[in-house]
Amino acid sequence: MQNLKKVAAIHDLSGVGRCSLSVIMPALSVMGIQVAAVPTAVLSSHTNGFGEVVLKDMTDYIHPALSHYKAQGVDFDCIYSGFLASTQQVDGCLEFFKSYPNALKIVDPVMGDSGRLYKTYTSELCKRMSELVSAADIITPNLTEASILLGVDYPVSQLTLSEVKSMLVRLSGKGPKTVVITSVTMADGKNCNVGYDSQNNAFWRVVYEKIPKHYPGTGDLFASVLTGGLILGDSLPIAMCRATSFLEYAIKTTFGYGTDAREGVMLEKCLPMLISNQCYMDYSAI
Ligand code: PXL
Repeated sequence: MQNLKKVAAIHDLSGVGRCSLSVIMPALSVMGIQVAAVPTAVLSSHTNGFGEVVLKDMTDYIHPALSHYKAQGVDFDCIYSGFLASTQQVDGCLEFFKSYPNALKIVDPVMGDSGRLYKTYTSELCKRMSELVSAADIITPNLTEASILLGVDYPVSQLTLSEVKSMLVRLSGKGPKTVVITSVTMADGKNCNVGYDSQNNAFWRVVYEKIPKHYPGTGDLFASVLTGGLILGDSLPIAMCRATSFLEYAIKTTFGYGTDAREGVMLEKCLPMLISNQCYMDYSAI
């Protein structure tokens, strides 16, 4: 019997707008990875552009779902968390981590973007997110979230190489061995995703072309493709290339069609690229 790798994805399910589980599940599935969704909330849409959303908090669901899996002997290769709807859900994620000590623990500390917190995030929830980050093997904040975790202002100017490395190292100092920060503009004007593998003291960056439009859910997709790559045996720079190239392709495809940005990227058109396992980007050691 050949078992596929299995991930418990602790994220919200948003109806309209292609983010969180709506994109995480198809992306990991086409990469050949089984996903068990553990919804933190069910929303009519993401919280970024469709007015007053309907939100059903699923805090009461997480612990009983975990108990069920443990009772049934269900195993996971990876626990991957994202958008949380309450501070108690941090405890739910930590319980998952404790229950599956051999699983890869990936935390996408979803809290905000473009220098702003998402509407439902309180400072208490951000504090607890920092605690969750400490228990992770790998974290994937964007620059906004990295700044929140470090307690510094969102940078108004481009970052030098030493500033970027310092952020990566300080985040890793909180616990995670591997840190990837997305959406960084560096002093040479390049837009990039940067990574740090503390075990090998290696720093990487992957440069992409920036498109002047913001699509929700791109951070979720990036973290999912990175997660999928790492689970299937990619090294950190190769997983970063795979995720960055897929996102650049998805964003450019969507921009070319001129669709409403609130709807997210046209994932349905782009999934074949993930199936074909293509990864055309270049990385550099920094
Ligand atoms: O893509 C991050 C995200 C996830 N979940 C919900 C969101 C957002 C970003 O806006 O609103 C509900």
